[in-house]
Amino acid sequence: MSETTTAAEVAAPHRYTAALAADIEARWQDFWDADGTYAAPNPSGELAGDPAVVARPKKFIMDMFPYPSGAGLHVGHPLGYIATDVYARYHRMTGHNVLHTLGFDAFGLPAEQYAVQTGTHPRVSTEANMENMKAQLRRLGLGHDKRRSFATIDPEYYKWTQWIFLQIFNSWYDDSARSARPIADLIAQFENGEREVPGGRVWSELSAAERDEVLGGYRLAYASDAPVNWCPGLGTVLANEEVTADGRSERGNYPVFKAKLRQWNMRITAYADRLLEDLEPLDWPEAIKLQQRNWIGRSEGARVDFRVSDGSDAKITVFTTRPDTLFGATYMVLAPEHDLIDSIVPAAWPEGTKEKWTGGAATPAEAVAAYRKQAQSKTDVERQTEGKDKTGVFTGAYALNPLTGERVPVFVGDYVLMGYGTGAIMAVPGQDERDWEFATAFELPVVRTVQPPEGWEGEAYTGQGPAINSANDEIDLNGMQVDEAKRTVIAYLTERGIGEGTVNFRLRDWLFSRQRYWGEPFPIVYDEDGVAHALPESMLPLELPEVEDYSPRTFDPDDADTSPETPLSRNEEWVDVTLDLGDGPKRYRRETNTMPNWAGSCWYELRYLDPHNSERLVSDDAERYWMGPREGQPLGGVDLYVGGAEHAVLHLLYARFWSKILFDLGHISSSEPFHKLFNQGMIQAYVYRDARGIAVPAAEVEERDGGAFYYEGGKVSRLLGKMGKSLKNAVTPDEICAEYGADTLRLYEMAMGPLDVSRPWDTRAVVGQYRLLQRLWRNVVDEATGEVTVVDAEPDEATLRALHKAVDGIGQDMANLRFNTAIAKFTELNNFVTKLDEVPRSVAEQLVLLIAPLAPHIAEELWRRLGHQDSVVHRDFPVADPAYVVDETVTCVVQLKGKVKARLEVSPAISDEELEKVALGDPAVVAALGGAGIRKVIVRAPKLVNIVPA
Ligand code: ANZ
Repeated sequence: MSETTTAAEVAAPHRYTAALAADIEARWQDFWDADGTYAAPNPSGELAGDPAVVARPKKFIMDMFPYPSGAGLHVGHPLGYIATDVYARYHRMTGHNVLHTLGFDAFGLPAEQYAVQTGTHPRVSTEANMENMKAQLRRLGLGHDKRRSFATIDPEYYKWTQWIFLQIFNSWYDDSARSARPIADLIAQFENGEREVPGGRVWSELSAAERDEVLGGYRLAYASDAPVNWCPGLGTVLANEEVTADGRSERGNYPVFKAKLRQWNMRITAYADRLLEDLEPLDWPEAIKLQQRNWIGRSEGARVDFRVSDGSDAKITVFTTRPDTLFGATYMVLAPEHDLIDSIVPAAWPEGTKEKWTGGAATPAEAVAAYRKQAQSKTDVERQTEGKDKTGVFTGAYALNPLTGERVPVFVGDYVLMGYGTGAIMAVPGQDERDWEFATAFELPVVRTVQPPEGWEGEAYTGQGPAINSANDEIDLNGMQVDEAKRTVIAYLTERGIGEGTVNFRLRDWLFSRQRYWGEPFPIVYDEDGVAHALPESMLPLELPEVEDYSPRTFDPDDADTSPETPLSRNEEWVDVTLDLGDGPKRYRRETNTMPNWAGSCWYELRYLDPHNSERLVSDDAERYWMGPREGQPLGGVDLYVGGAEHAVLHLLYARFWSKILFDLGHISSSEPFHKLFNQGMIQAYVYRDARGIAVPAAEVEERDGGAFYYEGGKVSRLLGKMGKSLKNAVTPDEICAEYGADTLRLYEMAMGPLDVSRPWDTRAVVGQYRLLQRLWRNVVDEATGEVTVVDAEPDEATLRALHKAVDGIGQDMANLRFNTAIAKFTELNNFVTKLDEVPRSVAEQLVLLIAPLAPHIAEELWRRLGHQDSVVHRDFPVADPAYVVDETVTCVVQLKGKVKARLEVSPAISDEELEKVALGDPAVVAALGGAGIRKVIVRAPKLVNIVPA
C-alpha cells in the first residue's frame, strides 16, 4: 500500500478503502452462510420452506456450470455469474422466490490427462480444483443456495445420470404417437402381432440374441457398429470436432481412420422434428436458434428407387431434393461404405467401360477395394470440401433411370457420404455443380432439365426456370416450374411404388461412448451371448473402480486394423462379475466404455431442484413448481440461462433431447429445459508480444507515449485477444478483490458495456467504480468519525425528482439485464446526492436498496449502519412514484383574442381537461377576462390554450 493512502487513512480512518471493503465483505459472507440467506424453499419435500414465500412468483436463474480447471478463474469467467447474481438479487427484492445456485461439470479430459502424466487420481485433482474455485467464487459474494450445489462426479449425482441412461435404453420412439414409450410396449406389440417383426418372423421363435438385435433397431440408446474416427496413436475414438481438416488428431497429430466399431449411440434423430418445432416458443437469441436449425438441417425431397440392370431384384434408393430433375440423372454414385456395393459388382469390366473409370484396376472388385482403402483415411469434412477434385471408380454395374429407361453407370465416390440421406445419389450434372465436376472428369453425359438463361454454358444451372427434356409417354414436365415439376414427379413415383416424398435431416445420432476412464460407467452388462442387460436400479450407482493406469492402450499410429482397449477393460475383477438380474446368479461382463462429457450437463438443472432426493431424480412438486409450463412459457423451463455462445449447438441440443425423453416417459412436466437463454460477451485482454512474436507478461508492460514497453526488452506490440495463462495476460478476481474489494469488481464488470457484447479488460479503469462506492459511503458515513450523517428531513422536490427518475430507470434496466445503464443512472443519482448539504435518511436508504443487487456487501453494511436489523437481501426494491418521474415541465401559452395573457409551467402529460381548468383558474387569465363570459376554449395540451370570449 502506498504512503499517500496511509496518510489519507490517518486523516479519514473511516473511509471506504480496500481494507474496509475486505472486512465488510468477509463479515457479510460469513453472515449469509450462517443465516442461509439465499436458501430458496421448495413447495414440499426436504427443502420445503415458508409457504408464504412459495406462494410468490418464482424465478429459476442459472449459469452454465464450470469445469473445475486447475488454472482457476480469471476475471473473464465470472462475468456471467455476476450478471445472474445481480438479476437474482433484483428478483428477490421484487417479490420472487428465487432459485440460484452453481455446481460443477467435473468429469473431463484435463483431469484425466493430468492423471495419466502424474498418477494422481482425477478425483483428487478435480476436488482440489473445485475447492480453489469455490473459494474464488465465494469471495465475489454470489448469492447461491449452497445446499443445492453438487458436482457431476458425485456418485449420488451420477447414479441418476445412469438411471436416465437406462430409461433411454429401455424406451423406443413411437412415430405414430410422436413420443418415446417403454420398450415393453414394443415387445408386447411384437408378441401379439399388432406390429410386424422386421424380417417377417415370429417373435416367440426368435432367440434372445435375435430379439436383442431387433430391439436394438428401436431403442433410443443402442449399440451399433458405427463408422467412427479411430485414432490408434491415441488409443481412442474421436469426435468429428477433434479431427483436423487433413484427417489427423487435433491432439498429438496422429492419423485418424474411419473404422466400424461397436459403440453406444443415442437416437436423437427420432426427435429431429420436435427439436426443430419447439425452438419457436423459446426466448433465445435468434442466432442460436438459427445454428440449431442448421445443425438439424431439415430438407424436403424424395426417395427414388433405381433398379440395378443385372436381372436381379436389387435396387438403389437415393435421396434427392430435386426429383424434378430425374430425367437428367445420367449416372449414380454410392458412398464407399455403402452395403450394396459388393453385391452389384460384376466379375469383369463390362463393354463400354472407359479407361479412366477403372482407376487402372484389372477388375471392378479390385478397383472398388483400392478406392475404399483410400477413402478410409479421409474425414467427412475433407470429402465435402468444395472445389476439390471429385474422385471415384466405376462399380461395373448399371441401373435404370425410372423415367427415361436409360442404363446409367453406377460409381463409388467419396463426395457422397454414408451418413446422409441413403448414402446414394442420382447424379444430375446439368443441375448440380458437384455432379457437373464429376461428369466432366469422367466424361459422362449431361442432360439439362431446367432451361438456363440465355448464354449459360460450361457449368451446371441450379436456378429456377421451366423444365425441358423431361417427358416420356406417361409424364410430361416440360414447361413446368421447379416446384410444380417436383410435385408432379413425386405423385407419379408414389403411384407406381418407386418413390415417395420424404423429409431428410442432417442431424446424426449421437455417438455416446468414449474409451476413457474419467466418465460415468455404463450401467450395462453383457451375458455370454453378447446380449446387453440393464442393471436394476438397486445396483446404481455403478461406481468407477480404482485403476492403476488411467490411459487407454495406444497402438502403432499407422495401424488401422487395431481396436480400442479401454482403461476399465484391464480391470478383470470389475469387468467379470456374477450378478443375479432376476433369473439367478450368472456371469456377465461389464461395458467398459464410459459416457461422454456431455452426459452430466444434459439434466443438471433438474437436480438443482431436489439435490438430495434418494428416491427420485426430482420430485414432481419441485419440478412442476420451478420448471413447469406457465403462461408465456408453454413448454416450461428455466427462467434465465446464461452462458457462452460456444455452446450454441451440442450441449443445448443434447439437454433438450433428454428433457423430451423424460417428458415423454412422464418423469417431468417441462419438455424444454431452458425457456430463456442469454449469451454473455467475452472479456478480452491485450496481448503484448515482443519482436520475436512471443507474448510477454501483460502485468509488466508499461504503456506510455502512445506505445507499450516491456521493461527489459523495449517496445512491444499490442493486440486485443483472449484472456488466459498461455497469453500471459490473465488477471484474477483475487487480485482485483484484494486491491479494491469484490463490490468494486462486480460493478466494474457490469459497467463495462452491454452484457452480450465482448469488452476489453482494463485494470486501470476499475478505480472508477471504486470511487463511486467511496462517494456512496461518504453520502451516509462520516469518514473521520464513522458516524452516520443522514438527517431525518424530507427531501426537496428536485431531490425527489432525481431519485424517482433513477428508481424508475434502474428498475427497468435490472429487469432487462441492462446493468451497465443501471450503473450509469445510479452514478448520476449518487453524484446529485453528493452535492446536497444534508442527506435525508429516506434518500440514503433508497440509494442503498438500489445498489444492493450490484454491490451487496456495502449495501448490507450501510443498511445495518442506518439502523436496520434485517438483511437487505429480501427488502423491497424501490418503486418510483410516477408523479416525480415525468420530465420537468413545459411552458403552456394562454391566449385571449390572440394575445398572450399567461405562461403556465405544466406537466407534459397533462390532459386537455386538466389544462383547461388550470388555465381558466390562473389569476392573470381571470383578470384579463374581467368577468366576461366564454364562447369557446381551444386546448392543445400541453402547449396552448386559446380562449374566445362571448
Ligand atoms: C439430385 C440432385 C439434382 C440434387 C440437383 C441436387 C441438385 P441437402 O439440400 O443438403 O439435403 N445428396 C443426397 N445424399 C447425399 C449424400 N449422402 N452425400 C452427398 N450428397 C448427397 O442436399 C440433398 C442433395 O444432396 C440431394 O439432391 C443429392 O443431390 C445430394 F439438381 O439429388 B440431389
